[in-house]
Amino acid sequence: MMQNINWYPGHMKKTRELIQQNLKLVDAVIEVLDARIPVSSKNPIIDELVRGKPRIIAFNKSDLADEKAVDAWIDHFREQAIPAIAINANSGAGVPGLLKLLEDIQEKRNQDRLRHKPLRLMIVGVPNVGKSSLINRLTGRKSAQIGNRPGVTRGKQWLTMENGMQLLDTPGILWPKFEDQTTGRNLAFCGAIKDEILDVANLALELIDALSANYGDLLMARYKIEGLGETPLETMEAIAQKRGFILPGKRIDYERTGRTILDEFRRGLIGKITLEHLV
Ligand SMILES: Nc1nc2c(ncn2[C@@H]2O[C@H](COP(=O)(O)OP(=O)(O)OP(=O)(O)O)[C@@H](O)[C@H]2O)c(=O)[nH]1
Ligand SMILES: [Mg+2]
Repeated sequence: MMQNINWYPGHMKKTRELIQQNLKLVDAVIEVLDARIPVSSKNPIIDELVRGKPRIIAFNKSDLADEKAVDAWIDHFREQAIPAIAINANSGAGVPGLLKLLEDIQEKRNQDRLRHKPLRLMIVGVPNVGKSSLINRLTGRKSAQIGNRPGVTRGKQWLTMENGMQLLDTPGILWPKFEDQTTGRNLAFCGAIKDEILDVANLALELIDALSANYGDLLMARYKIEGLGETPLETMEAIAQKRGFILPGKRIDYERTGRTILDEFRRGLIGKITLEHLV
C-alpha cells in the first residue's frame, strides 16, 4: 500500500557529517523528539554520536500528544539517567523546566572545573520537529527561521541565551537507514517528510489504520461516524461521505479526504495522540 519514499536525499549525509563536526564544539545536547512519535523521531545515530556528552530529551509538540503516553516515555528515559521533559516550543510550556535541567548540567560542570565557562549547546532532531522554534524560545528572540515544512534550516549559527549559555542551531537529520516502513510512515504523518513526494490518500489510509488501534473513538467523534469500517478504506469512505467530499458521478474524492485527515491530525484536531507507546 505504501509507496516507496526516498529516505536518504543527498543533503542528509552532509547533515550527519555536519552534526558530527558541530558535536565537537558543544558540551551538551538537547535531543528534540516529536511527542507523538517518540520512537520514529529518534535517530539511532544520535545515540552513537552523542555518547559521552550530557544529553536532555525534549518531547516537543506535547500539546498534540497523549500526555499519559508521554509521561511513560519520560519515566523510561529518566530510569536510564537521561533527563527528559515534555515541552511546547510554540507556547513555551515546559521550557522553564528544560532550562532547569540545563542549569543542572552547567552546575555539575562548574564543580569539575576551576574556570566556569558558559555551557555550549546543540539541538538535534528530525526535520520539522521544532528545533528552530525551541531555539527562538530559549534565546527569547525571533532569530531562527521557522517553517511548517521540513528542511527549512540548512546553515549554522551560534546564539546567546539569556542565562549566558551558547546555543548552536543545526539542521534536522532523518535517519539514513530504516528497517521498517512504520518509521517512515510515522514521520510522514507528523510532517517530517515533504508532502510533495507522498501519496496523500494512501498515507491517510495508513493513518486511519494506525489510529484504529488506540484512538478509534477519537476518529469516530471527529468525523461523526457510527463505527470504524471493516477496513481503513471503508472508514475513509465513511468520512468522505460525512464531509461531502464527493466528485461528479458520485465518486469519492480520496485525495481531498486524505489531505483533510492528515491536516487535521497534524493540527491536533482529531485529539491528543501518541502513536508509539511503551509496551
Ligand atoms: N503544535 C505545535 N507546533 C509546533 C511546536 N513546535 C514547533 N511547532 C511547529 O512545527 C513547525 C516546524 O517548526 P520548526 O521550528 O521550523 O522545526 P525545525 O525542526 O527547525 O524544522 P527544520 O529546520 O525544517 O528541520 C512549525 O510550523 C512550528 O510552528 C509545538 O510544540 N507544538
Ligand atoms: Mg529549523
